Amino acid sequence: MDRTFVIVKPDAVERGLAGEILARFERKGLKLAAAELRPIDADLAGRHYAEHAERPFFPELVEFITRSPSLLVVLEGPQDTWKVVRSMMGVTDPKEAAPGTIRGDFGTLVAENLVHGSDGPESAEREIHLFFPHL
Ligand code: D4T
Repeated sequence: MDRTFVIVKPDAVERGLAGEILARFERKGLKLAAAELRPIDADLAGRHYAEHAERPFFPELVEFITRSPSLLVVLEGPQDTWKVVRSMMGVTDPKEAAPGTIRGDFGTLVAENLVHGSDGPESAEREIHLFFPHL
């Protein structure tokens, strides 16, 4: 078994899409290993998005991700589960994301793109430990 980390972001929770998004991953065959609705504070947001600290959109990114609770999720599945999740999410900009993907079906704004998924096995383990230190 392999595992990856997902954030159902504040926009998706606010819009009542958390259940729909989780259901898509479950129907695909991925299993919930952990799930918690919890606000992300600015310190944790800064550590999670450290690679973007110098980007112009960073302040807005932190403001957005901390504005209301996110659903933090660990999913289990076959080898390279992170790839399965990323393909179901669609590309970063929802305007470009293919229909049938989460971003393609539910979003139009890059700053409010509904979900985060780890982009590789190392980031999956790093992010799981960042958000769920006991796992
Ligand atoms: P995350 O990390 O949220 O899964 O998104 P991606 O992996 O698909 O995209 P990313 O790391 O390049 O971007 C992180 C986060 O920043 C927001 N963003 C991105 C933004 O607000 N404006 C922008 O111009 C870009 C490129 C969206 C996702």
